[in-house]
Amino acid sequence: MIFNLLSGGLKVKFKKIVVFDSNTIRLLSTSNKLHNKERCKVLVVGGGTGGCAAAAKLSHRLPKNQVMLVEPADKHYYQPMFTLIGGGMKNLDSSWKYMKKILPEKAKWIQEKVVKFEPSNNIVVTNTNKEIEYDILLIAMGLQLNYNKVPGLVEALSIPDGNVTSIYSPKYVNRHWEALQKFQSGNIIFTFPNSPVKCPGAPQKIVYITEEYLRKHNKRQNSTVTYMTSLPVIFGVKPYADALWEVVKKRDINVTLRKNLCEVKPEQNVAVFQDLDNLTKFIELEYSLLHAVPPMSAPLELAQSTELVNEAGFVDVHPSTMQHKKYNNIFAIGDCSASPNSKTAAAAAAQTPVVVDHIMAIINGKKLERVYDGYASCPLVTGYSKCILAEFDYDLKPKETFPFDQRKERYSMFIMKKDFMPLLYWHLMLNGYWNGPDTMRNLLNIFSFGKKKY
Ligand code: FAD
Ligand code: UQ1
Repeated sequence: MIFNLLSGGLKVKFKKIVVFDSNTIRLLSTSNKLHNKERCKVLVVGGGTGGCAAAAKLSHRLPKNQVMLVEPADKHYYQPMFTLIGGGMKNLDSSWKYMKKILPEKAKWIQEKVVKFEPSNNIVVTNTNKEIEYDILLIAMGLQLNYNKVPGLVEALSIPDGNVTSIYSPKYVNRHWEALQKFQSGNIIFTFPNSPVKCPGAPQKIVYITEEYLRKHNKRQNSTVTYMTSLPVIFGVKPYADALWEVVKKRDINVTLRKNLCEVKPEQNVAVFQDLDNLTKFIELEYSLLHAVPPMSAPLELAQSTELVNEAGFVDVHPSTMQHKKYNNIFAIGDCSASPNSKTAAAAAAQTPVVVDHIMAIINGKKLERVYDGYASCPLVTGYSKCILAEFDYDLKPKETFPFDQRKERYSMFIMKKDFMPLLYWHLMLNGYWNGPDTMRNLLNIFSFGKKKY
């Protein structure tokens, strides 16, 4: 039929002969295209943490439907809760809400996936071939989890009641808590991949939670706990790294640097690691329980848009403004940006007011005046009641909110992470009312009298 249409051919319909000439075909295809076209002032791609928070803030300032948001998923997960779910402190159902309930009412939601960017024409194309034209584009597509890049891992994670787990995906997060309860004895191995990672503290938070669980349940003496990380350090910010080395020493956790999980052999319970300082060297470790963090990358559809991204596939923005280096009307927020901050929800929160003010400045023909300093935060939960709250900026220097030494494990910070943060996230951040902790810090630091010197 398509061939017939293209050649201006014949089609038999209800015994009548319908003849299409080339003008009719042009008209038909134009009207089809018109149906599949949208236009807006600001287009947000991705309705996760950064996209939803920024769309909410923009919707406060712009008339209804001038903000459009493309997001294929029907559920929005609060991913920081996955760590606690892995330790049985929260359940999966408390980590998500329906997208339609949390996306801003004044923004128009298109439940599709962007498959192509045409930045020179100010257009994106979706999976239904819809073209969306924008004045300003905000890219908030997060990171892609690549479990399939480690041979044997997807197979291992699909074994019912298996001993390979991963808190990074809602699909697998419950497996960790289930495996932990069944675990009796043997080696427990945790990994950190050789790729960008969201919340780079999470792969070790689950180590500490697991270790405490074993001690509490009298299983620790029958087990070894090993953290195999691709990184050359335990954590990227020295004062917190020093504190974490103390924790691992005290709790007899083995930490091995520069080793990357490259294969899982589920039938033998063996994990294979490559030595990143000697690439021909491979180490095989037998596990009773393996917690795997998948390699991650920029989403494929983004990485393919070579005009927009750097060589690693992340949106090529100025780190202090989040504006694209080549296209003035394009911004990025959150994990998909090439800005060298630690990829966390806390970073996306601090980026939100900067990005939104800059988008409004472009709309109003004004100069970009705000600066994002690379702020990120990582609540390093070290068990069932303690947390080191790491906060830092592009210089990898602590930028702490509270007037006490945050390098110490504290119950107060644990409660903040477990009970206060989810409320702040759902009620303030996603509604566009959380700009990161700057104001709070300025107020609280009146009491610290400039005592912190680390
Ligand atoms: P996301 O929230 O991942 O959203 C990206 C969205 O883009 C998704 O909804 C996706 O469906 C959509 N999308 C993707 N491709 C397309 C497309 N082609 N078209 C349209 N839409 C698309 N951060 C903290 O600050 N503190 C923590 O304690 C913490 N703990 C964490 C623990 C774990 C286990 C994990 C996994 C993450 C944790 N994080 C934490 C990190 C935090 O969740 C992320 O950094 C944050 O969600 C990033 O927001 P984002 O908007 O960039 O991406
Ligand atoms: C934060 O702003 C944030 O984003 C909403 C998080 O993600 C859930 C965090 O984990 C943290 C710690 C912050 C920073 C907030 C304070 C009060 C220090």
